[in-house]
Order: sequence, then C-alpha cells, then structure tokens
Amino acid sequence: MNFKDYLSIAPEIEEAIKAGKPIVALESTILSHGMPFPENVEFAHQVEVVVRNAGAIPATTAIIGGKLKVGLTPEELDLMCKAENVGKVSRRDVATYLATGMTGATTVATTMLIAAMAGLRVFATGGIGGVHRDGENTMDISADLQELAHTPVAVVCAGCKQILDIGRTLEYLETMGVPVLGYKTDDFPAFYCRKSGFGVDYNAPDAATIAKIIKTKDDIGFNSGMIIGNPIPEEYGLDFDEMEAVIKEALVKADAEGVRGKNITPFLLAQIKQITKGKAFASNVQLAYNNAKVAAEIAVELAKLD
Ligand code: PSU
Ligand code: MN
Repeated sequence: MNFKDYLSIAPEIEEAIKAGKPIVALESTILSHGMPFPENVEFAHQVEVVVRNAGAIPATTAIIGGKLKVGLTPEELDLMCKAENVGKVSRRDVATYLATGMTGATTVATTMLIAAMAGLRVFATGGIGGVHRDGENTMDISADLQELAHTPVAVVCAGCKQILDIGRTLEYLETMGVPVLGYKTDDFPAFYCRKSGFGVDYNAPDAATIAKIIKTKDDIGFNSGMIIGNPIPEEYGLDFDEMEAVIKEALVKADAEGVRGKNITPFLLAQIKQITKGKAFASNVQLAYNNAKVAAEIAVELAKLD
C-alpha cells in the first residue's frame, strides 16, 4: 500500500489539482474541538463560501472511514461539527485512526500533512498551536510546530492565542527554520489582538509577494512550511490586557481541574468563550473568515506563478 491508497479527494478538488487551480486547505479540529455546536455549522459552511468568493476552492480535511479526506460533503461537515465520537487527531494518531476506522478531526499538523500528500500548498486556520505557558517544565509543545518545520504548506493564521507562550513559540519556529511573515504587519498577531508585541521576520505588502516567497522557498528545495500572520480585522480586535485577565482565569481553572495534554487547548477555548459571554467567539469566527480570504488570494497568486 502507498499513502495514495488512503487519500480520498473530492472530485471537484481532484479536477482542480489537475488543472492547477487555486485551492485552500481548511482544518476540522477548529470545528469539532475549537467551536461549540451548533454555532460551528454556520461557520463550517460560510468559511468555504469566503474561500470561493475570493476565487479559490475550499478543501476541508478530516479522517473518516479509514480515509484521509480532502474536501468534505455538507453531511461530512455536519458530522465534524456535531463531533460525537470525533477525536482530535495529530500526527501521532493518524495511523491508528486510519487502521481502526475511527473518525478524526484534523489539527493544523494533520491538515498540513494531508494537504502536502494531496499537493496543496496553502492552508487557512484560526490560530496555530505552540509552546504552552510553563512549557519549559511541562514540555507541552504542539506538534503543529514540528509539522511546520518539515511539511511544505503555508499556513495563514491570526498568529496564536495568548494561552500560549508566544515568545517561546516564535523562538522554536526560528530554531526549526520556519519563515514567519506578517500580512501587512510588523507585529506577530495574538489571535484576538492585532499585536503580540513580538515581531515577524518580514512584513509582506500583498498576496503576490507572499506567493513569490512560497514559490522561491519551494524552488530552492526548502521543505519547511511557512506562517503568514494575518491580524484580526480592526473592528473585531479585543484588548490585550483584558484578554490576559480572561486567560489567567481560564488557566487557573484548567490547573484546578487537572486538565493536561491534548485536552488543554479545547478546554481553554471553551472557558474563554464562557468567560467573555460569546464576545471572543464572535471575534474568533471573524478572524478565521479573514484568514480564509487572504489564503485564497495567496493561492490565486501562487497558481499564476506555476
Ligand atoms: N488554537 C485555536 N483554535 C483551535 C486550535 C488551536 O485558537 O481550534 C486547534 C488547532 O487545530 C491546532 C490545535 O492545531 O488546536 C493545537 O492543539 P495542541 O496544542 O494540542 O497541539
Ligand atoms: Mn499539547
């Protein structure tokens, strides 16, 4: 068996790959474990519309029925949103889920690896995983960072949440040789907040320049991924200090309840939504749409270069 035997690519996407059309990969953990049901249903469908309106084809990934799915039907999207018996699948879980037929939502790491298998090069999400606070003691470092080091897919995101140690996350990415670009910003975004206080490697003025950097990286045989930090639209941005207080409260609760490992990220996301009474959730949705739009623009420019 070859990895291609495990890939199940939707017909529209298969055709688009052959024709060299722009495609944007999307993850499903953001649906199953990052957003509550049923609010995630509208998001799952709308984010695909945003990609299409910007001229690209959306390809949401998941592991269903022993296959690595690239492009989900509306029914499969709903399955991921309901998230009943849907696991959170990072690289280490992929073979187990495929072999046993369990249903899995793809993280940033898994979406990147599936996208690369299918030949897709641009992926939009909300925020990436990273080095957790106190990570120097817990060793809790998201597998997303390793994947970014080794898998040639560009990830458009609003940086990462303040639940993480943003400084150490960026240091790790530097060590691993992952380019961190800003889309029209000098500052690496902090998810709900437009600025983290940490710089990016390069402030890219437009999608065409980013596409050129992706192509050049691939041309010179660098197989790493890339991060494009895209700040949340001004009108939805939240205050950094206000969010810091919310996150501290959520972290105290996680500690008290002994939440660790792969459960910590979904736990903190749910806590933040609750503490902010949905305000943070509304921002989360909007920044993800914005990332989908910019990713589609980059994919369109990249398709012109190939
Ligand atoms: N950060 C968010 N929302 C999310 C995630 C991260 O703001 O939904 C999800 C992504 O799928 C990411 C994963 O890849 O959590 C990281 O989990 P961990 O820290 O366990 O690697
Ligand atoms: Mn972790």
